[in-house]
Amino acid sequence: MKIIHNPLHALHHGREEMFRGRMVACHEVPARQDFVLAALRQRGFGLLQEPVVNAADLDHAIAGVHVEAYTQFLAGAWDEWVAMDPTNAQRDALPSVWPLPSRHGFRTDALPRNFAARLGRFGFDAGTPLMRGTWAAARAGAACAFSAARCVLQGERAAFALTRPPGHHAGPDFFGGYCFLNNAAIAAQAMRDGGHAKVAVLDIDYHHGNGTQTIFYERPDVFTVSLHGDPSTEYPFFLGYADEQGAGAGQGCNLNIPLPRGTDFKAWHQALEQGLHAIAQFAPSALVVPMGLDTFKGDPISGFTLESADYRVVGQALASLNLPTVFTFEGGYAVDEVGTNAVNLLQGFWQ
Ligand code: Q9C
Ligand code: ZN
Repeated sequence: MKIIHNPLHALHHGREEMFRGRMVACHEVPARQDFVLAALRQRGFGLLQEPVVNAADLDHAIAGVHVEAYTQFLAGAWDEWVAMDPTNAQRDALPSVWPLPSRHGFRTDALPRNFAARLGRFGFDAGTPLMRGTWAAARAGAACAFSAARCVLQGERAAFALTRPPGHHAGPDFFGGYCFLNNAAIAAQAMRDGGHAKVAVLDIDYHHGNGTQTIFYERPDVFTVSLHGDPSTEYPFFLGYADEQGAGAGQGCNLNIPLPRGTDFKAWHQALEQGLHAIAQFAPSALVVPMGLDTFKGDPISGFTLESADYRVVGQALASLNLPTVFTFEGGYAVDEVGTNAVNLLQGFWQ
């Protein structure tokens, strides 16, 4: 399996995130990617490479899922943050004011010049710090996803975009949940552009893939499926319910399977089988798997109880679809085990 890893990921290294009125140490840390890469090397799994993509092709791939006003915001965000106050260079940027939906009277069409306001216009939580290297890291990550899709378009059975920051919470014009550019959506769109008429996305991260769902919600050509902690108690709270089934031309092309906190592998695996069955019915010719390992029992911010050996079984189940597959690296915050769990899953798939 081709593994496309992000050489610039460590340029994004948030220090603290806002959590229930306090600043706490970031969970989404550079060691996550380093540990997965180390486990791949140690077990001799995969052909490791860095992305090779020209800038124009990459910009086109990003523009396929994100609006220009948002990518321009991201590209200039750090300079604007520092321009507000030179001492800002010493701290990460986080939003602290947001427009509620327009039914509350706020205007979402207004784009204030004030940068703190713009952060809240484009970001949906205060747990996703942005810093000097965020844009470069996220953009190189998008290149990994695009490169992985290209490998598969060229005939590889599967490729893994090993990159951070993760992507599945990022939408057409918003960041949040540690995510800035939606790597899985970029891969899915690249598969569409490369000739796959129907693509399925099967999101197995602990958290609902709200960004990916939103990007494809009204489209009939990309079927989005997500298994995740029930949003009535779990992040991102405001999307991911079972009654969200797609809209317009995309009606019926979104499937959410929320599961209660505490769900064990037996019940999770049944939900996976349900998702796989729905994908088989949709009959796509390619698959994208936003691969979060935060379903692990030792994850510090999540509530399922999968064990390391279970990830082999997950990989085997995914392989049963028999589809060319792009994996993207999403959550997974039990840093010491994230490498073992990721490689177990990929090996289970590959064998
Ligand atoms: N102190 C992904 O797994 N809130 N994002 C957690 C914990 C945000 C997770 C609060 C969780 C985002 C890609
Ligand atoms: Zn997650």
